[in-house]
Amino acid sequence: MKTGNLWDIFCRVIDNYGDVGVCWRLAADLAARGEQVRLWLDDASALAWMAPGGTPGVSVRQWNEALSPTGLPAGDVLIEAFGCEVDAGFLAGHDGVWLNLEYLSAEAYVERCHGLPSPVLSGPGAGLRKYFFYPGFTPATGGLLREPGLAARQAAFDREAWLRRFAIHFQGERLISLFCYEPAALQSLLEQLAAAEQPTRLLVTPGRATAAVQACIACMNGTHAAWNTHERLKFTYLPALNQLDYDCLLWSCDLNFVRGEDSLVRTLWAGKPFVWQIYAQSDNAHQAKLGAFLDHLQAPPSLRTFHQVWNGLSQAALPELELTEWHTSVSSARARQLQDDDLVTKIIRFARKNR
Ligand code: TRH
Repeated sequence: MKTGNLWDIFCRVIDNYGDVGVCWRLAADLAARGEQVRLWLDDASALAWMAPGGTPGVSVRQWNEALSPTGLPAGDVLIEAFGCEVDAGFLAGHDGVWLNLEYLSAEAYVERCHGLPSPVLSGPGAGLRKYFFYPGFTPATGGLLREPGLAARQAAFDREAWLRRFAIHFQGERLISLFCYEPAALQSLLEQLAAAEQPTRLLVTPGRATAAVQACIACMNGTHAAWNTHERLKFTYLPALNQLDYDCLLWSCDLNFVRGEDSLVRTLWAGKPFVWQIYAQSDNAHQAKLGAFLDHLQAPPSLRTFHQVWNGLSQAALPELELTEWHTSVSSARARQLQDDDLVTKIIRFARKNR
């Protein structure tokens, strides 16, 4: 397979921003390496703030347009993201590589399942093979998204200038970013930060995190109004940042709370201490997934317990922040991870091999 291939990435937005966030990042990275991408979304609205202005080489398309693809040039690689299914009309004209991009996990099954083919016996794709491509944390998996320019951008980052640009003023406070759902231990965290000797500025992302923080504050003001009487805990409510500025936020902070899938990978690359709120599944499958990730991280006990409580999997008291110890653990995990090829390098290689 030559370079400059045409990739079709299909994604249905379930909820939150991870589906579109991952697919955009994948599309932009492929395009930056000389590939052409059509990104088919049923809801592209989040791209208006996540990736305003788009990027050369990626054309964002309405999912419905793919229902009658007459006149469209045939693509070379077709990716169905996160188990979505392409409509029969589109598939009928496809004779290239066909991949199913799965969710990220550090569990052992990922190495076993990555790259497996599934022959399609009936329907419009009959005779084709669909391959399962699993992102992951080890060389035997599909790897993690890490665009080639990331390290240079990180090395050239000017923290003070970036914080000024977003009017984040602080004097001696540690900075903590908060991107979360509605963690059971949020109130405990706010109380802990307000009672700590070292002052903190909490940088709260918009949407669910802001709503959860404001609900907690209202509740605490009602039940024990003096909880933050010395104002050791200060708040900045952030606007929605584009993906590049969200990285800058992660690089600027002493601790980052992240959630879902994509912000987890970005905070790992940031190399700062972090706490992950995993996306909860109804069958509790997220418990094993969280455990496998903490094992992979070689997380010290304090970080493990913090994750268990933050994710509502333990009723223990929220442990203290142990930022120095957590930083050591994250830095080594990041260094180990950098030895592996990134996801786009691997997916291009995989598509070439299975053409
Ligand atoms: O939004 P999420 O909770 O998405 C989740 C997960 O992906 C989960 O695995 C999936 O099953 C579920 O959606 C349906 O968290 P995630 O994955 O971190 O995606 C957030 C995206 O938003 C990510 O690309 C970073 C981006 N972002 C910005 O660009 N700017 C911002 O200001 C913020 C807060 C996030």
